[in-house]
Amino acid sequence: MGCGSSTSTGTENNQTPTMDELIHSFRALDSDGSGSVTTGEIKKMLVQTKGYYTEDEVSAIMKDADVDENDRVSFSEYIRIIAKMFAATSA
Ligand SMILES: [Ca+2]
Repeated sequence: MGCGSSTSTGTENNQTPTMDELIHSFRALDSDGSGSVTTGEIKKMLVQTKGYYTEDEVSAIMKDADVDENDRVSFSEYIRIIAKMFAATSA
């Protein structure tokens, strides 16, 4: 009977993805390996995985994050999207 069983609490709300996970999910979307994905693909992914975002909300995020407005999302733009989404949910 030791005292080695410490239960860690407070991690249930830890939804922030790691950079590794972000890269992985981006690559999964970027099926042709071009280094960018279409806004449509990202939109679909966000609406599906997050569930609680409407397509309109996602569209607004995309519009803001697509800095060069080429309808494609590079990895750096993708990071902006994720950051915005987490900023929005923690507000
Ligand atoms: Ca872009």
